Amino acid sequence: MALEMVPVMDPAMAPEMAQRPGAVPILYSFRRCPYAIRARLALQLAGLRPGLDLELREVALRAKPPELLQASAKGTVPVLVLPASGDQGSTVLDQSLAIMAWALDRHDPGDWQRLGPGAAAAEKRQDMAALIEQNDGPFKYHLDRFKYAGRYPAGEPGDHRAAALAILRQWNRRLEQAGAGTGEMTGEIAGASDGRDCTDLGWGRGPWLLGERPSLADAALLPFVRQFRLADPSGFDAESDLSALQRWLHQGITSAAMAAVLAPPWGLRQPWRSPSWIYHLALAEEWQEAQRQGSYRRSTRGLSLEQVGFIHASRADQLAATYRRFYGDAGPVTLLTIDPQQLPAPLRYEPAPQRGGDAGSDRSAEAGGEERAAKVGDESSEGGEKGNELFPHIYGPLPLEAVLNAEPFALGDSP
Ligand SMILES: N[C@@H](CCC(=O)N[C@@H](CS)C(=O)NCC(=O)O)C(=O)O
Repeated sequence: MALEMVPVMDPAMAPEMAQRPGAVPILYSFRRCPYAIRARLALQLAGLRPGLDLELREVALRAKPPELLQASAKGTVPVLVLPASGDQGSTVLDQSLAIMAWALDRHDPGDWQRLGPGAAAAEKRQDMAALIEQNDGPFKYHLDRFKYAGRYPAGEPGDHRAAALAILRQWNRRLEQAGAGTGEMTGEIAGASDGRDCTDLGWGRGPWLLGERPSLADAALLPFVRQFRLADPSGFDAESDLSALQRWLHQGITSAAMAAVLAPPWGLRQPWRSPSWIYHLALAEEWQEAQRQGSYRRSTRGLSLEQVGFIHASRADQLAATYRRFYGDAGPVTLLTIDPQQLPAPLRYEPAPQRGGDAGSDRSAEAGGEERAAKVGDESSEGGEKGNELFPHIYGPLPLEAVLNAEPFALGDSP
C-alpha cells in the first residue's frame, strides 16, 4: 500500500487526516490502557508506524468521539479501523487480541504466534491461549478490584490482591522452569522466521512465559502485570517468591519495545479531536466560575458573551491557531470539548469578525484589545482562506451539560 507521510504531533493535522478517511488504518487508543498497550506492541513489532502506516487517535475515555462509537458501539479501546479494499468495506477490529493477530499476520519476525507445524507448536499455541485467558479473565478481575478498590466497595481489596498474587506465582513458576530448562539465555530466536536476534526487538534475554523466546503471551500479559505492580510498587517488589516474574517484568517494561509504545508517537498524549465536536479555550479561573454559576458566559479572552453577542469557538483544526493567537501567554487554559447536539442556543458558522467590524470592534474595549482585535482579522485569514474561514459561534450561554470534557490545554505532547 502506498502510504502518505503525515506528521502526527501537530493537532491541527488530525482532522486533515480525517478528511481523507480510508487512506490508512485508524487506531483508537488510550495511552495507559493495558489492552491498547498490548495492541500497540504488536503493531509496532509488525513494523507499523503512527503517522506513516497508521493514524493514531488518542481518545479520552470520558469523552469518546462519535467516530469511535460509530466504528464500535461498545466504546472500548483499542479499536482498529481497516480501510476498505476492493469491494470489501472497511473492517473494524475492536478486541485487542484481534488487533494483535492482524498485526502479527502481516509481520511476525519473532514468530510470536508460534505458527509452525507439528504437535509442539500446537501445544505452545494452546499454552499461550490458556495464559491469555487466565490474564483477561481471573487476573484482570482481581486486578481491577485491588487497583480500583473504590469502584468496588463490596469487595476486600486485600483478598483480591492475594488472589491475583496466586496467579502471578503460577506465572513465576513457569518462568523459573523456562530459565532452568534453557540454561543461560543466549538471546537467539531459535527457528524465528527471519532468524533475527530477539535483542533486535528490544525484548531482552528472557526467560519467557513459553520458554526459549518471547511470544504473544509475554506481550499480552506484560501490560497487566505492569498495572498490578503500579498499584503498589513496593509491595510487589517485596514479594520474595516472585523473583523470576519481577525480572521478566523489569526486562519488559524497560525494553525498547515498551518504551516505544509508551512514548510519542505511539504513546501520543495529544488527544485526537473529533471534527464532529467544537472547542472553546477558557481561562482556567473563568471555567471554575462557570461551574459555580451553572453556565459559561465568556465569549473570548477578556470579553463576555454580553459584550460580543456570541461565544467564540473553534473546530478541531482551528484550535491550535486560536491558542497561538490569543492564549499562548494567558497562563493556565482549559480546553472545553463541546457537543453541538447539546447546545440549546443557536450555533452559526461565520467568518471571524473583522477589525473595526461589529463584534470584533468590541474587543477594543478590553485591555490590550486593539492588538487582539487585529489578530481577529488575522484569524479570519487562517488557513489561507483570505477572510472566508468560518468559525463556530454559540449565540447564548454554554450549559455545563454540553461540555463533554474540560482539560488543561497546551500545544504538542502535553502530559
Ligand atoms: N476486551 C477488550 C477490552 C478493552 C477495554 O476494556 N478497554 C478499556 C480501557 S483499558 C476501555 O475502553 N474501557 C471503556 C471505558 O472505560 O469507558 C479488548 O481486549 O480490547
